[in-house]
Amino acid sequence: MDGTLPDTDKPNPPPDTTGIPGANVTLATLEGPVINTTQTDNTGDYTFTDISAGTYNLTVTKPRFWPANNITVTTGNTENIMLWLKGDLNLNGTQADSGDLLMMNYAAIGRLIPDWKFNLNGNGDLADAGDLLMLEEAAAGKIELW
Ligand SMILES: [Ca+2]
Ligand SMILES: [Ca+2]
Repeated sequence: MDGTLPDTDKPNPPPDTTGIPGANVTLATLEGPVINTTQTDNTGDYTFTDISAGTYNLTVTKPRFWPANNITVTTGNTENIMLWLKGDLNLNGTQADSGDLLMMNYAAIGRLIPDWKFNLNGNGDLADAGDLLMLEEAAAGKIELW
């Protein structure tokens, strides 16, 4: 296995960059039709073989993570793709923990500038009342951020 474990002595360890296994990877032409699909292996690696030289569109999905859509890839290149866990705003690897709730609350009152990952309900507004409610309900175990 390649990579290092996060240093858990730090209050906010960096996001896990050791690789995410079992993610679905879809290779499509730039025009849309799917060419092939695969899954990442135990170290988070994926490979497509027997692909004509050129530029393609890659989509990576895994439950509980934000999908990575429309990534342009070129044959012969290695592309590292970050997948972000939904509701893990402090990037400590845990969804909807107390630190995430604090960040969402701060963003809702303008003490923190939210990015797209604060838009859990997908309505276009970052850190709005609906996003806060979703995170609170996930923290309470009422819903899953799937
Ligand atoms: Ca978290
Ligand atoms: Ca929203």
